Amino acid sequence: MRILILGGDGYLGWPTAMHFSARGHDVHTVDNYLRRRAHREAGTDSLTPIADGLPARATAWRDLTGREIGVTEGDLCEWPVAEQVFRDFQPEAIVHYGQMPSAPYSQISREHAVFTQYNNVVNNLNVLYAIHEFAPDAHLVKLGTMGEYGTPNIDIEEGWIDIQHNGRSDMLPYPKQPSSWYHCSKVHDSTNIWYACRIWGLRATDLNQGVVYGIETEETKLDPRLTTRFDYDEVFGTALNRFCLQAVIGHPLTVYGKGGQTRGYLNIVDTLQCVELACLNPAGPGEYRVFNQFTEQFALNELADLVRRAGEEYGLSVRVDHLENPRVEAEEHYYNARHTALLDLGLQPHLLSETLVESMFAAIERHRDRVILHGIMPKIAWRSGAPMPV
Ligand code: NAD
Ligand code: USQ
Repeated sequence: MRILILGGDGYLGWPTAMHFSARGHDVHTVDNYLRRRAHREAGTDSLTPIADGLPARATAWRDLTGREIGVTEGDLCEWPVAEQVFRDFQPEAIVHYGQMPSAPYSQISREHAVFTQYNNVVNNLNVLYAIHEFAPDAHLVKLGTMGEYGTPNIDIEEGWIDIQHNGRSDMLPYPKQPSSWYHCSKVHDSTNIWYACRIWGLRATDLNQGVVYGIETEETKLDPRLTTRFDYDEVFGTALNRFCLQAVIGHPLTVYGKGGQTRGYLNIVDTLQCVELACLNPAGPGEYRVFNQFTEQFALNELADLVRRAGEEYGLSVRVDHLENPRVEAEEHYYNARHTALLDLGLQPHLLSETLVESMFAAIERHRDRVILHGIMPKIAWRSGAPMPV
């Protein structure tokens, strides 16, 4: 299958590109290095040293495996970039990771909020038009987020909910209560994708993914030049990845507020599995599918406790701190989200265990001399955008 990976230089995009290439698919990547630029501007960086850019990564991959991964360095907000890639490559599937993924980044200021929504909504709209004009039978696999739903006081369904109202009933999109300007951008994308399916008969799968953790996949382990990025700073690091790094360097775990915040989580190797399952089992013409992509749900206190216990086994002394919450979010709430569609397609989950956490400790330890401390403590105040008092 010809598979286009948008955002192919990212944490998830690069391992996904190798995963498909290793399985014999024809892979082409697109990226404008937004994530690398944002780090340079903030003086932060990936813990793992990563190859210079996509051409260097693709060359290393070819040297080691004999397989080619195509590269376009360009911004998907620019129509000529999208037009040329779709016209030349003629994808059969498009995996769209290529967006600004950070909720905290989107809350820094008006400029960051506007940039996040412009970048995400406009590039996704260009992708929809490019599919319509140059690859109308291709299947879009778009990364959405569980955070589109927020934390309602009822069970979260997989995309749709059956509503009875004034004696009539309909199956409607599940209500959205996004929890950052970034999460709002994903809701806007979902609306646009569904609309494109209705007017043009596009095929699309919206993967509402939970929080991803992990450093290694089958392919990233082959050679240091194939390593993916691993972020642990306030802006780009996600909860469990941050907690594991904090445990290794002896920093107290930064639980925000009471720690009852519950989310869906999954291992990076399961992200690859889910995306592959979606590509191999495409939506039909005009079909807009929504899958909830996570394997387990945890409250932050449970995650912190797991890391503390694994740390003790590993010989680390781990302290858990409850910081003033920089975000605006419920800290104690009901959470029960359905996630059966990908299991029905054959997903074999890699569940979180102390052993897995210990293997993350070991991978982190190899690079602990690269840790930049100033990015760890939260400084972005959700409500005001102003720095948190220290
Ligand atoms: P990432 O930042 O590492 O990857 C995104 C890539 O897209 C980056 O390399 C960036 O440079 C590129 N990009 C951004 N805007 C672009 C544009 N206009 N043109 C071309 N390239 C562009 O993020 P990630 O963690 O790999 O996340 C990938 C996707 O999955 C994102 O859409 C994110 O919202 C979603 N997601 C991530 C997680 C997670 O925990 N990592 C969870 C749920 C959903
Ligand atoms: N949290 C802490 N301490 C930390 C970091 C986070 O307590 O040091 C808490 C947050 O307050 C939040 C929860 O952990 O309650 C998750 O935060 P996160 O930073 O791990 O994840 P989030 O901001 O939600 O964003 C990440 C990805 C994003 C994706 C989302 C999936 O960056 O791209 O969309 O996870 S979800 O959370 O399901 O919306």
